[in-house]
Amino acid sequence: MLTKIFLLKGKNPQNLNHLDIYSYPEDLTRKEDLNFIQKIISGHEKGEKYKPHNLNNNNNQKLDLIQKICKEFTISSPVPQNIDKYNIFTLCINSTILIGLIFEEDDNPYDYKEIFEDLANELLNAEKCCYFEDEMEIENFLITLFIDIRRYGDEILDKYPKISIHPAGISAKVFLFGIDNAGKSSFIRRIKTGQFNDNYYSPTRKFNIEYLQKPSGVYSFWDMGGQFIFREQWLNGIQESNIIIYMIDVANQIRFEEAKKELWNIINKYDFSDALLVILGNKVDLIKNINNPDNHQIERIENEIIDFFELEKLANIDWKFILTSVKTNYHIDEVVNIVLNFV
Ligand SMILES: Nc1nc2c(ncn2[C@@H]2O[C@H](COP(=O)(O)OP(=O)(O)OP(=O)(O)O)[C@@H](O)[C@H]2O)c(=O)[nH]1
Ligand SMILES: [Mg+2]
Repeated sequence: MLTKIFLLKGKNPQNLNHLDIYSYPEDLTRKEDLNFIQKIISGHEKGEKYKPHNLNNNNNQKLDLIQKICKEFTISSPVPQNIDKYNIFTLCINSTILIGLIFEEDDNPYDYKEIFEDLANELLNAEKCCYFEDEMEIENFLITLFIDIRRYGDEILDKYPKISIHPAGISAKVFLFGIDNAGKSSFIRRIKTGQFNDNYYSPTRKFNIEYLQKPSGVYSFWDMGGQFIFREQWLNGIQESNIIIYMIDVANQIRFEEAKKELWNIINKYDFSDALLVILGNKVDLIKNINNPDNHQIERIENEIIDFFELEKLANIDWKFILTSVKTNYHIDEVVNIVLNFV
């Protein structure tokens, strides 16, 4: 569990009495702690691949000025440290500001790596919520970061068990993945209940397993969370799948590059030789002029996507590409039949 967060904003690292120190929920600023802080700063510098960290005043002002002229904050990769039995993860911003998380002894800081980097980036570069100019701003930033990281620990890391690769008594495993918002959970809901709800969007956390009973047996559908922080679970969850479905949102071209990268990341790491890979180009109903598409149009869209995702390069993998709309039920029965007939 995360117990404390702190922030060091440097004036002169040689004289730590002038360092600005903020922390939440308790202080880290007692005089006798300066030795501890010095260890944190030098521990971070040793752990960072690139240097230097110049916590000095001039540099600080210069960077602040550049910041104002709309440059993004540079956020370094967090460094794990163990100092005086404290389990610490430090991250540097613009080489001048150090943020540290203090965890309980048995926590693994690496579990928090992505959330720490992502949240810092989101708060500073996307939401622009802090320029480190006044105390209130810095304190609010720290509290937000603390609460969000703590919630992540409580809700995600503690609540969800590691994926078990052998759920009991099933005859086929269907693994469904793809980046967030593609329509994966809507697809599962559609094939289980026949329903689609336009207004329903609840991002899947880590994964859900839904069972579908058919005369031929029981099919377990593994619906994976597509948000960035859950993608590292994909490789764990995909093991021993019979059918692997990768879903793409064909109406959201801005995210094609991201979707392609994530697909190929798994293709390069997992052996698909015993499985069928079905790539679904979902939300085809959102593509203009496709309400009553003719075969030509469908073929053109299919070819464009196959080209972009370089699916023709999938050597030695049994794959299919199908355009679908979970919303209008377009090709959904076909996909279900492919699953039922393959196993
Ligand atoms: N127009 C249209 N919208 C769809 C379709 N399929 C899903 N949606 C919508 O897309 C949004 C995201 O759907 P989800 O099924 O939650 O997406 P997901 O892939 O499970 O997302 P994560 O769980 O975050 O990975 C919802 O608002 C759905 O209603 C479709 O075929 N057409
Ligand atoms: Mg989902």
